[in-house]
Amino acid sequence: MVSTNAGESSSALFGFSSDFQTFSAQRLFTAIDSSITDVNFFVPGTNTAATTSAFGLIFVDVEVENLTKLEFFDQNYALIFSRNASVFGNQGLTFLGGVANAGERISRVRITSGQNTIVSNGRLGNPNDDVVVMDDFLYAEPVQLQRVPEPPTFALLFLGLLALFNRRRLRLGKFGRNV
Ligand SMILES: [Ca+2]
Ligand SMILES: [Ca+2]
Ligand SMILES: [Ca+2]
Repeated sequence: MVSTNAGESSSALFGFSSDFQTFSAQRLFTAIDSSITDVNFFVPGTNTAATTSAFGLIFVDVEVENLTKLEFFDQNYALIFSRNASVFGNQGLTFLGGVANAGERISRVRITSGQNTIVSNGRLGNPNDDVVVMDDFLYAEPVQLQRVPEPPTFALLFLGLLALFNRRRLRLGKFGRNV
């Protein structure tokens, strides 16, 4: 859900103006009735799956340790990096991001924003847990996923070639004897 602009009919800042502020005016983002947002990457303007080398965002209103985090996954769905967001108190703005600079690629990012949820404007999932929303997603340009053959494929291909080579050698040998 995207927050409405000030002056529009429904409430700005999801109806929680004493908890949230924007980093870039005016809009904020939240999952609806969930604290989990999964980000997948595509080649710009297409449905082609892609990977990126960097991703970050601004969290708003992180008030409790260890409930707000980013998890980065590579193209094989392996977790490559995870980090909790720093607490900056009521209405605070927290930047959290990661850069893949050792040859790995980021295929998916799971954003966990607090423990509470926003069900609709002005309505929380429960009255107690930390509610956190998002602003300003930043990322490097997604590029097309490069699938490298798995090692077993290489091994099978190699064994296949070896068998072919042996058969060919045998046949040549037989032919040699006939001559
Ligand atoms: Ca708050
Ligand atoms: Ca914004
Ligand atoms: Ca909060």
